[in-house]
Amino acid sequence: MANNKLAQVDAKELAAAREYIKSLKNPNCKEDDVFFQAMEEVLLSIAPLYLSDPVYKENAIVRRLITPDRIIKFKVEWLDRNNEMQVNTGYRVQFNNALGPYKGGLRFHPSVNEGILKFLGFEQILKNALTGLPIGGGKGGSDFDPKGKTDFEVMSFCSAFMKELHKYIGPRIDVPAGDIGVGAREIGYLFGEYKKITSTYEGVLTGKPFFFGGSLMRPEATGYGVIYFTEKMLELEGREDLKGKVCTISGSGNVALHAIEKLYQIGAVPVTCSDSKGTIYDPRGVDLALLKELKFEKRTSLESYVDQHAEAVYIPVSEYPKGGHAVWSYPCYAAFPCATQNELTEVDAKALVKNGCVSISEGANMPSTLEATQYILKSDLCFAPAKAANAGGVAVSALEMSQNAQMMRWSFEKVDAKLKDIMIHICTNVAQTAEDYGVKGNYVDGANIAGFKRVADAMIAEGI
Ligand code: NDP
Ligand code: 2IT
Repeated sequence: MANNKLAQVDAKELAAAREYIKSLKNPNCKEDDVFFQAMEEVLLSIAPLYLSDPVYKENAIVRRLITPDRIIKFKVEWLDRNNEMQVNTGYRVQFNNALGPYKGGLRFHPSVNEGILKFLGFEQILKNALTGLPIGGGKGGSDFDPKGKTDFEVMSFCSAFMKELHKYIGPRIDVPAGDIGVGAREIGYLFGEYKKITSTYEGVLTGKPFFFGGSLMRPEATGYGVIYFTEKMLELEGREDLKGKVCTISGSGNVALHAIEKLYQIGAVPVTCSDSKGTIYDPRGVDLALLKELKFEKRTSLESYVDQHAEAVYIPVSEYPKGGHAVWSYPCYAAFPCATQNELTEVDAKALVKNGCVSISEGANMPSTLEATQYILKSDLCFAPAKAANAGGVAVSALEMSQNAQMMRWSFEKVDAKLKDIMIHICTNVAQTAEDYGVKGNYVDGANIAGFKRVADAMIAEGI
């Protein structure tokens, strides 16, 4: 492989690539902003490779990669607790299956629209490629809001959602999983309905409850994987490890709480978490058992955390710094955005750098804005982009697919060891790719180029 391809591409060609992305954009469609943001980051990273090797252009790989294979959109009619009929919109974006069945989560959140799912599906293609496992990319979900709903209402919605979705999925076709608002409860109801409709007991979803063939370790996988990745990155970059270090984390869902759990296991001190209403700062280390009770059992806000911890502070969203987020204003050695997209702005990035942060690892999908990412890349920080750092969740989903196909169950220790191996492999591959392409230490470019190459080569090999 030729080294330092970046150096061969002049600014004019990069500007042309940027213009091409812009030319695709409909300025009136705000929904697509996040999709274009994700594409812009990827296309700028891969432009040197793309422009310097004619095979990609000859095969129109960029145009083919950024166009989903299909977008399925459907009506979901369900009964609420008062027996009143409700209507939501359901989606599945089957983006690319060059490397394996479409694979990616379902998000239930009022903000869900086609643009958000295209951004998540696009990122998923490259993320899944980085795992080295045979999985393509997809994403789905609904604007349904599980917050404040009874279990019955969630069940009623999930059954109605699956009545339509089951037509398009299958263990060798498309295998959905969880994401924001979709955890074991929702996957359980979705799996139950699929089984009833099709009379088949198969691994058509991952993240299933254990007794339906769910893999041990899947709930922990994304959060643990982010920490495994970060430890390896710090080692490769010659930085001190996380033991004894103060860490800040945003979010308080599946990814955030398991990242916090792993940080405690390795002797770090996680001092923050957040939700859509506010941030907790607890200088002695956040109380993980209480967080799990508030967020997983009671499904409530973080506000009452301070009732039990007088030393902690709660900062409601309304008091956040202008253009920024309270969670990133605290000094830390390593930061872990684990809530949602664009939750770490340039203002936040500047605050982190000013306060001596040396490492940022993205647990959420695209939590940093483009401006924040560019600012961080120009600084001295180590930066682990989402599609590499949070790939542990989907990797263990693929291990769940393997176990289901074999009708086998692996132990927690076995899955954990495989997860660790996969995260270390992704990290070294990303770092090596960055070096090969003349951008040593730039894990954004490394991840985008390594993921793109794997998918693009498969697309070229299969023809049209
Ligand atoms: P959860 O639903 O378990 O938790 C989401 C957390 O983020 C909650 O604390 C929620 O707060 C907060 N949040 C959601 N939306 C917003 C918002 N608009 N503003 C502020 N806070 C918000 O989801 P996950 O933990 O599973 O997902 C978190 C992120 O990680 C997402 O970006 C997801 O795509 C990504 N991810 C998830 C994987 C997985 O395996 N689950 C795998 C890889 C990536 P509140 O409780 O108030 O709603
Ligand atoms: O963004 C993600 O990687 C996920 N939500 C997990 C997807 C999966 O199929 O496990």
